[in-house]
Amino acid sequence: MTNSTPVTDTAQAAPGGSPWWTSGVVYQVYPRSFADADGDGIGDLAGIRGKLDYLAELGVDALWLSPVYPSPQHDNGYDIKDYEDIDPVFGDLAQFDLLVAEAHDRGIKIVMDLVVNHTSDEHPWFLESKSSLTNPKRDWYWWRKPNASNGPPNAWGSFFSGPAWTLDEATGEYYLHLFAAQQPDLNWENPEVRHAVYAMMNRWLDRGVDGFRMDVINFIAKRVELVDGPAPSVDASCPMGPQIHDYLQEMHAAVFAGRPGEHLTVGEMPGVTTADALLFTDPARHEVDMIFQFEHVSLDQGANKFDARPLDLPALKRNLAHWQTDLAETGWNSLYLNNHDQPRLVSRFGNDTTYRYESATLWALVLHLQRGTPYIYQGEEIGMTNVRFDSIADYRDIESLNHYREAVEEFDLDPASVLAGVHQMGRDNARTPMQWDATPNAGFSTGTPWLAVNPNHTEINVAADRGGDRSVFRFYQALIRLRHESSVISLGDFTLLEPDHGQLYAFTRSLDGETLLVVANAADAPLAAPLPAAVAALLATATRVLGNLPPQSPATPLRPWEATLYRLP
Ligand code: TEU
Repeated sequence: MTNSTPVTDTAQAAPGGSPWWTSGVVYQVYPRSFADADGDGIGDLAGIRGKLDYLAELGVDALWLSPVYPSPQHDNGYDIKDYEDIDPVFGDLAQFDLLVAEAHDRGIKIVMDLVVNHTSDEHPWFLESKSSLTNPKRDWYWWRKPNASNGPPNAWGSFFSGPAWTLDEATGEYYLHLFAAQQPDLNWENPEVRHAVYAMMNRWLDRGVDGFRMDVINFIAKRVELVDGPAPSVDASCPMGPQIHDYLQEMHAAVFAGRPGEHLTVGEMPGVTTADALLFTDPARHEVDMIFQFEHVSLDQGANKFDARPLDLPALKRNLAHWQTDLAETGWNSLYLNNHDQPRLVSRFGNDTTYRYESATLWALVLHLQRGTPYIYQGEEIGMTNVRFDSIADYRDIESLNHYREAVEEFDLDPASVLAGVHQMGRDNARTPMQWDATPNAGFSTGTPWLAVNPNHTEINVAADRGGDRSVFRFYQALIRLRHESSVISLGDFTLLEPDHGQLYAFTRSLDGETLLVVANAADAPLAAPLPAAVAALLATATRVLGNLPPQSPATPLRPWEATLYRLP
């Protein structure tokens, strides 16, 4: 197999000819919960500036900031009312410019969140659009007349419970919102909308930002025949229309083509397959550099996202391997196991009590040794865990709160079991404040945090992790360094070994005669010797590069959650 080297038309070739993100690592900052410099209980830009040395020490190449634009904060900033400014709760444009400059001084890029499937219902565009049937911006959003029985135009449900349509009494029409009612969907069919977005993107790039993470970007193109179809479709889970490729190519031409420098574009795309991803990320098509896919984080979901099922390790291995192989020749993967919408990886895929250090580092090794761009979500680098608040009143996430209310009040489900689903899968698991130290607010804020800190911050925090004999942070540091230095990690071929094994996670990476081997035991139980013959044969000649536990003889059983990287001769 050959390895295509991803290129961008505008790329100034990085050493080795590949864009920086092939050997780089991105760190996601959720600004509300990262560091609060002014003591109002909400993290801010000054707080992030104060942690740049920490991030530089970790070694990451770029920060992706979840939205910091002015917003009523119904969905923590994913409901934007002004694309051109900074929400006062986070700072102002002067603070933002300082953050960009100080990050750049440390060789760290800044990637903005671009939320343009929808705006806030307080955005001036929507206020105008809703003001009358004939307003020039009426067509900037999806307005439809009630159906024959005076109900919503179709039966789509929103991702945040309830219908995806809300009636505007004044004009007698419904508007579409795939997410909350306060997040009306923009109508990308209208070229004025598209060009307003491109102009805004250009202004941020002119200001010095290094790229965009594009929120649910595949949803900007709707299947118009479903919106207006006679047979109502049951939900909005697959709204993506075929125009998406034209829109992204048009965006590329209007924003990125001819612009010097290598700007990262990563499109968040629920519901896409590798066949879609090949189209989106083929460099020759000029759409986006990589996407966030959802298949691997959907494997443990039952009837809905709060219905958690046990991890099926072979299914997860096979799924990630399938993304590795399908995008080997063309396109590029992003690699993630958690973010601000997902439970903490150590609680979901590992063991967050007895084997917290071991399982956090195992997943780090398994993920960072794959081909693609790894994303670290704040706190992952110290093995932060899920939280279990006793009462729904302690939660802030709109998705969890709407789900709880609907399940308990409308469907009459048992409150304790609904709360258990929120404990396991709710988004606030990822959003509790960053745990810097063991002081009462975990060093996050001197005020009252907007969401309570996880009580386990007294043990799990940056200071304790970095001061300990076994440090998750140092393990991530080592992984990032290895990726920077090794082209077999950034570009090598991927081969999954023993795909059906229920405990062993093993694979090789190879490039130009160099081969690396990962051998990991993703279980609470030891992995009894002898290892499967194919893996044992490789291990016989292997040299250890990095592991999460001290070396022992390869003939002995693998310890719980033991993970080691080897080099083969
Ligand atoms: O998320 C889109 C998305 O599909 C989900 O991950 C979503 O968070 C939800 O959990 C589905 O059940 C993006 C953002 O990452 C998320 O924070 C926003 O709430 C959402 O879009 C709307 O902007």
